[in-house]
Amino acid sequence: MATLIFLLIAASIAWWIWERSHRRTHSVPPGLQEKITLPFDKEFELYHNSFSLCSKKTRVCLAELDIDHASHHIDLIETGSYENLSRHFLAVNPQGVVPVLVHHGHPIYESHEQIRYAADHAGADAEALVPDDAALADEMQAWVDRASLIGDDPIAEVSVSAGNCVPGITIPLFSAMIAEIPIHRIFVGLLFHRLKERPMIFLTMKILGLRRLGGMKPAAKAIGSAIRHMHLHLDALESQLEKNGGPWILGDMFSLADVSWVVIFDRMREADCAEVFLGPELRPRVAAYRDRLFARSSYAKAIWNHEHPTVARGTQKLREAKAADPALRALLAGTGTTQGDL
Ligand SMILES: N[C@@H](CCC(=O)N[C@@H](CS)C(=O)NCC(=O)O)C(=O)O
Repeated sequence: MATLIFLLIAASIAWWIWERSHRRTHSVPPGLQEKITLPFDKEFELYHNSFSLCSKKTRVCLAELDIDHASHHIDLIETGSYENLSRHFLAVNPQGVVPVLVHHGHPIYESHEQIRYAADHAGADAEALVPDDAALADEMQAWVDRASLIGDDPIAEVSVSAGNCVPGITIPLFSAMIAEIPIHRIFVGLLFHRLKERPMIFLTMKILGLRRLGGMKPAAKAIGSAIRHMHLHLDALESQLEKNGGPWILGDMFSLADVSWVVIFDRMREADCAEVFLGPELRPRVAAYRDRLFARSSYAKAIWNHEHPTVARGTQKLREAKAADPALRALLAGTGTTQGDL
């Protein structure tokens, strides 16, 4: 028996060493990588996940530009498994994150780079999503940046961008979704993820469950801080829409800034917290702007048509947990007792 156990352990360690040597992860520079050429069938190809915020952004952009592309869905642990850490995906992006846009076989990393690249390389008939005027283009870029998910630890940069507040406001939904993922799949992340704290967070959420989220001080703090900073970013957006009269961030012109923000509003819908930020009497211009974004065909094509069943079930579970637990409700409304620092 002891020999069998020893052999099993030795075989597992050998497998892990072998796999690790074939699943090397490292950070990658943003933008177009001309020196890398991947196999491709279509001029544009997109590696993405139906639930991922950044993937949605690039999908909305491709839909707005009407760019035909091959689609490769990559699972993340929230939607089922760590396919983003598989050998085949790490060959596309050794950083192990989605989305990756590929043009003529060359990958473009970082979604905010991808949307700019797509806008600059769309056909002559495509809608212009970047203004010609340099000052206006700079203004657009500032709003793109303010919606981007930046850095390895976005929770640490919530004051910089509304995009970085998104992981914090999604914690309850993550917790609801991870409940249906078998625990052994999370271990794949512990073995191979470049950023071990990410699978560690999922493992903790899996073990504790949604109902004990409020008792987890770091989680409650991250949620509180994300909510409070999101309010500040949305105040700035309300002022911008008031200043230029809308209907879009730059006024009359629909641009990459709007492409970048629609996905944030969609996450509020999924995470069942839209009312916290855009409820009655709260920021009427932003609420109307959100409705206009949702009415565009790019929203239906790039977001609604990709809805993942795990997300829909997670949202429902979250609603039920909130209905049953006033403390959780208060925490997710930003009025709980454990709050993040501004
Ligand atoms: N700054 C990057 C963020 C990429 C990123 O973190 N993607 C997330 C989904 S939105 C991901 O792939 N997470 C998988 C993981 O870390 O396991 C971008 O804008 O593309």
